[in-house]
Amino acid sequence: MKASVDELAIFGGRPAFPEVLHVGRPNIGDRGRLLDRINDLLDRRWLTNNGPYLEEFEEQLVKLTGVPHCVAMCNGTVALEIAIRAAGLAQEVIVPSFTFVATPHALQWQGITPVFCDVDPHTHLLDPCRVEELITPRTTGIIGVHLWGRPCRVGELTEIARQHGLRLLFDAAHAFGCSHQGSMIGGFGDAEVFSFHATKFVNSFEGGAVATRDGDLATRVRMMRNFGFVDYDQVSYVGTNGKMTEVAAAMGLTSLESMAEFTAANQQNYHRYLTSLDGIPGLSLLTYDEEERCNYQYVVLEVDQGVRRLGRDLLQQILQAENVFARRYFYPGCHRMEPYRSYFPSARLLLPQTERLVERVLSLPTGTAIGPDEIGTICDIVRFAVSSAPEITERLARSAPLEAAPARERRSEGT
Ligand code: T4K
Repeated sequence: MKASVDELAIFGGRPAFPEVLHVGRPNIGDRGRLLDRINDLLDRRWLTNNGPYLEEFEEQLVKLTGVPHCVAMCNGTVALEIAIRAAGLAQEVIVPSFTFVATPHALQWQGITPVFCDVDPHTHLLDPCRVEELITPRTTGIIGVHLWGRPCRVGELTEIARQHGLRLLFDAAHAFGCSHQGSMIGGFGDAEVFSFHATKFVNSFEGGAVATRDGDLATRVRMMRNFGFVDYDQVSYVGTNGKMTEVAAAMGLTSLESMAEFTAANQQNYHRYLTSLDGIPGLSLLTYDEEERCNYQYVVLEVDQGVRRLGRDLLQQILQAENVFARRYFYPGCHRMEPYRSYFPSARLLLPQTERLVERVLSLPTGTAIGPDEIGTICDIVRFAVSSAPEITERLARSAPLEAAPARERRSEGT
């Protein structure tokens, strides 16, 4: 616990943590089970191309989601690209800008224009009213993003897509293991796309999957994943290489076996943050609907700009100095990243809620790599920083100006 402003690491005090606490530290699961599987696949000399672990992983995905077709991929971005292509999207597709840049990139990569839509300020999710306003004769689809694992307004988006004859996909990169109105994410829209990246709730080092109830779509997705082969030497589509390796599937299977443990750790962390940050002026934590299945993978703080003159960015810098690498997901918004910033220079005028959110949101470390003690310390620092904000800002104003952004900030946040 910091007793005075002098003790803050930003002013030269000793950092609260000797080593960096990351957002997105991978969950590992049962190391022994993983190593057994890796030995087994090496013994079998079957390393990729529809191996037995891949098949078992897909069977488990079907079982856990209740969706009949789950096609595993090398990563979530390629899974999105293939789902988009297999669903026949073209010309313009409506997507949120408040998402990881992979969502619009999966469209732009194949010459489809992402049309950025604003989000609901309370849920951070695509606002169906704004979606309707953006539909033109060139629109072929909508991609909703279940950001932070919280489901989009699926019913309204489904109805809009039906009325306008549009395809509806969901980027469910954050939402594996989550449900909406009692049904597991994976079965909504024409298809949903999961990510099993190392930083995700369930991981396969790198990985992803397309889930769909549409058998024909699943067949196209499978073929596109494997260069368009329909048989040993017959190709019927333009395809790519989206295959998941056996070692990735082995990690994925091992990770699935520990889902309950990961959820419990995340849920406990989330409750610890909720309790410990309660009542701090200007701060609020995004909440989960605990009636639904949740993976609680993201702890998302909203910081009022200028609360006692302490904004989100200064709070991030204070935490970073203490070795807490909180992240400004998804700053600065895809519409402010290239090439979109140049293509759509006035997009921000249509995205007031996104513009506001990208200045307020801070993701805090969670997962199995940290526990209640660390979270207690992080929250103490936050509480102390807010209560000492006038003194901190005054001192900073007197000393050399801080860098505009934390030195170790990653380019993926657009800085
Ligand atoms: N759609 C959405 C909505 C997404 O969020 C994502 C991915 C996708 C689509 C695409 O899915 P994939 O193609 O990735 O399967 C990270 C992840 O790389 C990315 O998968 C994820 N979203 C995004 C939200 O976060 P960065 O640029 O923030 O990664 P990086 O390297 O800064 O790592 C994040 C933190 O995790 C760091 O603090 C370090 C820590 N970390 C990371 C790795 C890889 C570890 O401690 N160990 C590790 O092995 O994008």
